[in-house]
Amino acid sequence: AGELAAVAQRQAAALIAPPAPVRLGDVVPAPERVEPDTTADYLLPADAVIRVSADPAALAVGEQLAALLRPATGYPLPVTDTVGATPTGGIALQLTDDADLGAEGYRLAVTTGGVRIRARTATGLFHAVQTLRQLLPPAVESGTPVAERWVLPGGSILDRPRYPHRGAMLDVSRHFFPVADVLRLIDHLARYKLNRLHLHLTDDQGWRIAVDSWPRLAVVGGATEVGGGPGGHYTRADYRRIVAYAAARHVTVIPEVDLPGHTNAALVAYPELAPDHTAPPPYTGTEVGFSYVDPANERTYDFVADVLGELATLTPGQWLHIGGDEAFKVPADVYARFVERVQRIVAGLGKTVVGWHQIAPAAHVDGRILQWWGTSGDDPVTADAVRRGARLVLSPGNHAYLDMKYAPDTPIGHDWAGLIDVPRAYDWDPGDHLAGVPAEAVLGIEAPLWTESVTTRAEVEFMLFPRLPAIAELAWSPRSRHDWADFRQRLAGHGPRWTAAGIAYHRAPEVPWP
Ligand code: TNX
Repeated sequence: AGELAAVAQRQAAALIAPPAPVRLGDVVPAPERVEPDTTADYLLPADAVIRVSADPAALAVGEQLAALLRPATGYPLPVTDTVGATPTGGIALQLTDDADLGAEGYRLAVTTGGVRIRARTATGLFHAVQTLRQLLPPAVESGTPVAERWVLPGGSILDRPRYPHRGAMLDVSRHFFPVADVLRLIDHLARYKLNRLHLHLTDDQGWRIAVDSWPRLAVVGGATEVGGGPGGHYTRADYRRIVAYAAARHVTVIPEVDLPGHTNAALVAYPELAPDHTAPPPYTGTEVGFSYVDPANERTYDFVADVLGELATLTPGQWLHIGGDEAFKVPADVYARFVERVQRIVAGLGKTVVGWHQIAPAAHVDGRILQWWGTSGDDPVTADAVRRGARLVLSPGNHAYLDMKYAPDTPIGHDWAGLIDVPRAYDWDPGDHLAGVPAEAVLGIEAPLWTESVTTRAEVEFMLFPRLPAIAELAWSPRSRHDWADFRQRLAGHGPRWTAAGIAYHRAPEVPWP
């Protein structure tokens, strides 16, 4: 009888109080399972407490949640390590031993009494916090207090990622981007549950990472960029700061040193690596495929070992990306031997090789990952490398390339892989994209942003939003949740959030923005 009375009371309250402005299912990427209970909305009170399992990594997520909510709510939201077995009131973040949740999954339950989040790892709690953020009214993005009813929609969510590798790439070589821009990009990734940031650190137009043993790489090779601007580079301290900021947001940085091609900037700095031992002129155009370090020179392998060695010590993540694309001037057999030697160097450093799919013909090395950027789903050479043990990250040029224009009149970007509007970014299935590649060989997806024509943070964000969330949904959500009509509605709700966060997104005509 007491329970019935409680139900009646809640229903009465629901009649008086306006419903939560956001529905429980209005989350991007779509959670695996959503069970709304419109009688169980939770009004976050001004004296709410964030209770967290007594674990340093979990407590750090609790502090991040508080830091997200304090500016807009103006509430103190103290964080304590006193979460009980059955938490009451406020928001509880609990580590539990629920094997169903895997390494990144979580459960979130909203009742009239509070919010309870459970996960096996701090990473799972962190993803849940991103969901929670989206369930609050868009004003939660405000940096200053807003008079708002901070209501969360009632019900429960069970959520786990489809793929372990969910990433984006930023080309900091064609145009250099300061550390602050990279940190902001990491925030964007975290918001959509992406967990890999691939940094394309070197190319013809600029070398962007300081290397102590070859100092001219950054100082000389970093002083150029497309169009003749000043370029720039990251010091070791800058790079460490990026890595640490990413790690705190459960994102792993994957550094790329593009070899043997795309190396004009390195050759300007160290002409001894050039096939004719002569410094080429600095390059600030946008052609590809003309430069290479000399595979016949032993000094080249000293250079590779030193550079990758230093990068390995700066990079806690498991992966080193060795590029390998568009080395058009290097004969195929010489190229394959070169890649095999570089792969052995990476393995010797205790890291796992990632390379563009052009490295497919080289011999397999344990764990190697090919990043496929083709535009046709038929690639026998890549499929053969998969049979020999390689796994794939998919970056199809005609769906996932964030540097492609949205439409013919998009002011920046390329169109060599076609135009990519939001439906095109969303409507493909990584599970069966490449012929002859079993679904288990696909580790995930990555959306690259090449920056020949992208010069500012605002332009980066214009190209990312709203396509990055589309890619994130493909990478995270189960295929059963794939639904364009539903996605475009959920996406539309994010427009005001981006505006509040200072993101000038592309108002794609396919999305019913408010
Ligand atoms: C191809 S995709 C490249 C890049 C260019 C890009 C422009 C790939 C591995 N290589 O060097 O920046 O096209 O879209």
